[in-house]
Amino acid sequence: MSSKDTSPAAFAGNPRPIVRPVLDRARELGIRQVLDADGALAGDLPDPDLPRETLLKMYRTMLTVSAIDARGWKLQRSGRIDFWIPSRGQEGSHTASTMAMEPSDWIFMASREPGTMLARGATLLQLFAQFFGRAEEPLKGRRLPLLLGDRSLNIVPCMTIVGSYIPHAAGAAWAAKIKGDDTRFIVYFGDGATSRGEFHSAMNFAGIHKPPIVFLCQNNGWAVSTPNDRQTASATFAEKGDAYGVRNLRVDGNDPLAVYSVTRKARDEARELGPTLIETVTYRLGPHTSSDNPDLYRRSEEAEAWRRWDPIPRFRKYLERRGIWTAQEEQQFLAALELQLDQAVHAAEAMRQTAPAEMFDDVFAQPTRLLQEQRAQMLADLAGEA
Ligand SMILES: Cc1ncc(C[n+]2csc(CCOP(=O)(O)OP(=O)(O)O)c2C)c(N)n1
Repeated sequence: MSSKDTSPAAFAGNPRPIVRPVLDRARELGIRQVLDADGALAGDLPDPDLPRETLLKMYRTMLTVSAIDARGWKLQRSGRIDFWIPSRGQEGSHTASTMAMEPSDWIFMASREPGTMLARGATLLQLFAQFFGRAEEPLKGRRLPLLLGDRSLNIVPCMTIVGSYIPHAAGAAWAAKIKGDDTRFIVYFGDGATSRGEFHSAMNFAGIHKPPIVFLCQNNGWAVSTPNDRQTASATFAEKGDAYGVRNLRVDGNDPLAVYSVTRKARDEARELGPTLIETVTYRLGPHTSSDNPDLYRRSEEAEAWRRWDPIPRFRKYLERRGIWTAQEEQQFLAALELQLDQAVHAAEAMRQTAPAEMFDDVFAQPTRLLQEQRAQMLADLAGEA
């Protein structure tokens, strides 16, 4: 390699020009909203007027997701967990849409939805046991941190192959329809997943067979370093549903009340009218993962401009105005949460770590000869290393 290739400038990347937050033009672009940037009722959708307990659960879950994110970063950076997938900025989009579904509905997860697990009743200990790869968590500690799921909560974990599970979700929803049971489904995926063939197969299938499912595309602006304008030439991700006869809309993903309203409606109508593709317009405030450096492809000013639309302070202002939440309650909640996080981290770290050979368990009811050989070889290699 020449000295020119190894200069810092050559590695500095070529950040894309700043794109102004799409939400600045929400009204003009037909992005549905309940709240304005200051949490006042100024959108085109009415206040869903949710019960106090529902609002508090939603907000506390969002705060918890944000605190988990901050703690996870520290643990990853200090070498105590292997990997991190941040969800900062997307707390409202996934928490509110999950809460709009009934507990008996099935969820197919992507990877930025810890609030989905919390809203369904998962404990902090369960989540941190997954982050630490401990054997007693529902997925037996065999997946990357944040690739969450729990069959007992009707939550199917994602496959790491982007978008690959969207047809399975549509198929499962179709099966429920054929069986005549009332279960509805929601499947989460990102803007990047809409470029995969599986997204289009699932949309085509859904347009024809009308399974009771909500396709929830969290458009967070980026698929690693690929911005929206390099992902598609369509004006929106939602309108891709038009080609397949799937109802669709765009909603402000940083407005939890708007996300709740449109998801609830799509869910309630799913049995009679079939699927809806919802594009939640949000923004990934952090890096793609702990292995990413966003400074190489986007300017920090772009993320800064999105802070105005941060779902957490925005929702807090709404709650404060309604007299449902105060600064003092917030302080107390966050202080108690830190203690709960300390306890969950310590307890999870002390749990048994999954043994390497356990990755071969649960693949087939009867392990194949090849798997048995691989397992024996790996154990021999590990014994040789000891
Ligand atoms: C088929 C496939 N290609 C590439 C990757 C590597 N990869 C992991 S996440 C990701 C970007 C996904 O972007 P998006 O769907 O917008 O979701 P986000 O990560 O932004 O939430 C890529 C390319 C992968 N996991 N699977």
